Amino acid sequence: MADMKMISELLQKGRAKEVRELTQQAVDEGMEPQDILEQGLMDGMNEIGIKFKKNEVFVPEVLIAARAMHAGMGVLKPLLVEAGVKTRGTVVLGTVKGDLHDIGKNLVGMMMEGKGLTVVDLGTDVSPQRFIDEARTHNAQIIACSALLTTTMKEMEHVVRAADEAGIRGQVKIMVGGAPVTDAFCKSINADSYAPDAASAADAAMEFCMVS
Ligand code: B1M
Repeated sequence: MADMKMISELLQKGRAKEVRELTQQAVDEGMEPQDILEQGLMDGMNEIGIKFKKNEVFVPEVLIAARAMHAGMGVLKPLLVEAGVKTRGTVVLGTVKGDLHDIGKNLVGMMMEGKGLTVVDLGTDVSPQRFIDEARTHNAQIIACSALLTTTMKEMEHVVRAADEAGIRGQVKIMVGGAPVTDAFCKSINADSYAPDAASAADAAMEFCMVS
């Protein structure tokens, strides 16, 4: 019988090939894809998030673990879609207009996926209107904006304003983050939430999705 604890531990070590094989074994043995996802893959990604917050692991380890998560997800995704498993929530994520930094944003996306959220990654240099349009298209609960430049973090205010003007603030929470962004800045532009790192961003996103 495939061991979920083993999948979780191999994922944390970034052993993608073994994670994929054990995930496939669990499927072949008749285990529910949702259970494999939660008890194996998400458990491992959750542990990595906790260790990352405590500075016990760093960016490279998180990236390697995320690659292993994707390897396991490659086996599970078609089965989850087939079974009509509902997502825990949808996040529209991007780096704001004028900003091309994406390493932190990608980490945020991986941590959110590790929590079972659907992440629509819009990439970098994303205009305020595109955030709004995509949030509407995908029925998202969250718009998540990343910025690494003091010059581009101001774009976040334009995203908040565009969401106000579009009348979607009741349905969509706006999260902000990135090296120059602070909680005080988040409050000053009337965004809904600031997170200092990718793991905290994923935790905050889960809270928003659970109450909505
Ligand atoms: Co740029 N760059 N860069 N750069 N770059 C910085 C950010 C800078 C601090 C370097 C410096 O001067 N010391 C500086 C900004 C200064 C400022 O504004 N105060 C800077 C500059 C000036 C520039 C250019 C303008 C340089 C130039 O061309 N003259 C230019 C701008 C280009 C543009 O965007 N338009 C530029 C370009 C680049 C590269 C393309 C070469 C490359 C980006 C490659 C890429 O991303 N694909 C690059 C890089 C790599 C950096 C540094 C070295 C590293 C950034 C990084 O990836 N960090 C950076 C200096 C530094 O930080 N040491 C620097 C690792 C990453 C994991 O951290 O993104 O902070 P970070 O993400 C963290 C948290 O912030 C948080 O979670 C992550 C970790 O858990 N987080 C969120 C991020 N987004 C979040 C969203 C959330 C919540 C949390 O909720 C939604």
